[in-house]
Amino acid sequence: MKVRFVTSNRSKFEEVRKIGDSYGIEVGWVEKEYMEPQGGELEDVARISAEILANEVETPFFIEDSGLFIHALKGFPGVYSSYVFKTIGNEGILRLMEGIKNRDASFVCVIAYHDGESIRTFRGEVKGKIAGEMRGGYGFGYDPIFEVDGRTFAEMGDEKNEVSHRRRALEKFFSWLAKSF
Ligand code: ITT
Repeated sequence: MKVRFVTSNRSKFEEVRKIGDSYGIEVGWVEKEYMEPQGGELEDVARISAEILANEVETPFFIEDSGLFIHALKGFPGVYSSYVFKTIGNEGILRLMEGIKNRDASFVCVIAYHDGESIRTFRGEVKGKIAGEMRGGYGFGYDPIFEVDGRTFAEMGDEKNEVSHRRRALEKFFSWLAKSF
């Protein structure tokens, strides 16, 4: 089975492709940047983005929207994760977290699948902590500062794909997809 994934982010695509392989699903890359509405919940952002994209991309396809939610910062950067990463980056987040004892955070991934008629969303979440410093050379984005069981995603390499928010959302999506064809 083959399904198209629209994203501008090659690292995301590579992760999704590898996870797809383990489900016998071939993921094709539509490399494209698209407008995301700001604010609301990740689900709303993914749903509205998919709705708009359906005017430009052949259906069926899916997109995914991820966000890092830091508890001590009341969920920041959340739906603003992309903008915050481009502006203050990991250094900026570490600075905001200086002196803060509660390092709890979650990474959330929402997939929106458009079949040409309707949109279905799938959510995956992993709980972790914001590290005290950047560690590890793999991955992308916030991977060097997000740790699960003492190791950052950037230290895990492919093992990230066993436990990540993306894995958990894809698990739901791919098993639903396999059943519906
Ligand atoms: P597309 O929207 O084109 O898919 P993007 O990189 O803009 O690509 P998001 O809006 O979903 O993707 O990502 C929000 C931010 O969170 C962005 O800065 C990513 O680098 C970062 N991010 C997403 N998933 C991540 C992960 O698994 N590990 C680390 N950072 C991640």
